[in-house]
Amino acid sequence: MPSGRSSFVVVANRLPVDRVEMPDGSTAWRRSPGGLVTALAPVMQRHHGAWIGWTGGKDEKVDPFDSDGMHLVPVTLSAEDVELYYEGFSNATLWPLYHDVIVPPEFHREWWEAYVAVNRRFAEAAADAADDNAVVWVHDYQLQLVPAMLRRLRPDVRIGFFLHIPFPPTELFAQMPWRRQILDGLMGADLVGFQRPGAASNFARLARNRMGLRTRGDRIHLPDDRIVRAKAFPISIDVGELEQLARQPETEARALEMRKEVGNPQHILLGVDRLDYTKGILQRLRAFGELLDEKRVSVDDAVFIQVATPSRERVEQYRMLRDEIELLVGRINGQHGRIGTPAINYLHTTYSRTEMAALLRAADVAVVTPLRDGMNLVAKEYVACRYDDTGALVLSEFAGAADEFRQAFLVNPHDINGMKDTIVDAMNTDDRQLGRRMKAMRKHLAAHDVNVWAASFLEALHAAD
Ligand code: ADQ
Repeated sequence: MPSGRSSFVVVANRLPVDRVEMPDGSTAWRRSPGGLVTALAPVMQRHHGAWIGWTGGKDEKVDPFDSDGMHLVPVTLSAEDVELYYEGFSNATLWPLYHDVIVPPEFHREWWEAYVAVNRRFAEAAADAADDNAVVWVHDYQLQLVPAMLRRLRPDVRIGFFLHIPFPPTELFAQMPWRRQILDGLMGADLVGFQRPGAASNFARLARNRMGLRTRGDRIHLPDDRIVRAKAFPISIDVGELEQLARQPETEARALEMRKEVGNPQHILLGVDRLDYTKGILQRLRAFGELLDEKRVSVDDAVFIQVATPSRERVEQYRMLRDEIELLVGRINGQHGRIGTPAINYLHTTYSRTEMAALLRAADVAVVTPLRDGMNLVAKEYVACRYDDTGALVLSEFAGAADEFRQAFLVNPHDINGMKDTIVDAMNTDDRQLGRRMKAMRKHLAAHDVNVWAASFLEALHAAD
């Protein structure tokens, strides 16, 4: 076997490490938080796996290096690539198009050209890193052309693709000027995984209607006799690790402290999101504001904590959304808050895992109301932390998690009145009823953690013919 080639290769937009500056000015790499790396690290270590991805810097040439038993292969993006491929085509064309056109997607030919060029760079890096007959797992919307490009370079390898975000209905997908190229790109995979069964059927429908292909069950038959399978593999989290963190006495103590800091109200409602227009942050705050206006809720017994991680701040729509949220929070607090008791505690920041666990323990009601979301891991994180079966989960039916958490308080986030009623209902439901619901959700989650997700995808990929 040629040295340095791997039998298991992951291809994702970002490498699974973050750069940290050491006190002496040198650079070190630390494993990024998040379930994907946690789930794949053991598989990577067993197979001397390689991970191909971007470091997050511009015009930065970093040689391949080993970290945590993984061989990491950085792909360089120029400042222009970042602007056109990443901020442009990935985040201002594909992201809004795949999330129900909540904001209008922008179609620019130069963004598309950069997308093709960068996808080719990733595919070439994967082709170089893969050993004979290797398994290559490509991730997410930034890299949809990689499967077909890689297959052309390396017909011997087995290729899986997983889309972390929704796959749109055919009527919306049809807007894409390069729809055929994207479908061709994905069809290079042996297995295409989605978060929800509905997304897999959207894809199969396109294969039939736009490509004239025959489908049967989850199989799509290609003219060259190849079969592509399209199926749902709902992603999850490292349940055990998070629950353990939640159970630590220091986490419990921090949760109590947080409750005290917001005035020990009867109800703490919590929203935690990347600051993104898909997450329905405005809608949920508007609903809470109206409940205060109508005196169905009072600042004496309910406080809303909204933590929003800064995200994609160079993309115009994200800057506008931040302004809108901050205007609304200011208005609601100005009208309903008192000195030392704002109605909404709004934090535009990223929390550490320990602080997150404490926050999820402190919250009586988690309000997770995306307008559209592939899965939404925050919903799963909340359930993982409620080891005593307490707490209520208000969950949008447009999040992938709603397929699994049928016992959540499901809402349509476009229906503000419905959302208000459901939030009040969640606040007033008795503990026994809440306990029953939480227990059922926890049982499901315990049996479906991120390791089960990765194993079932890889098993299906091995079995693919
Ligand atoms: P995201 O859109 O980023 O992921 P999500 O699934 O909610 O959305 O994951 C966000 C993660 O960031 C969670 O682990 C959460 O705890 C963390 N996070 C959010 N705000 C934070 C804050 N202020 N401080 C610290 N941590 C914070 C995409 C898709 C999702 C899909 C995932 C995984 O859009 O639908 O669930 O990928 O496939």
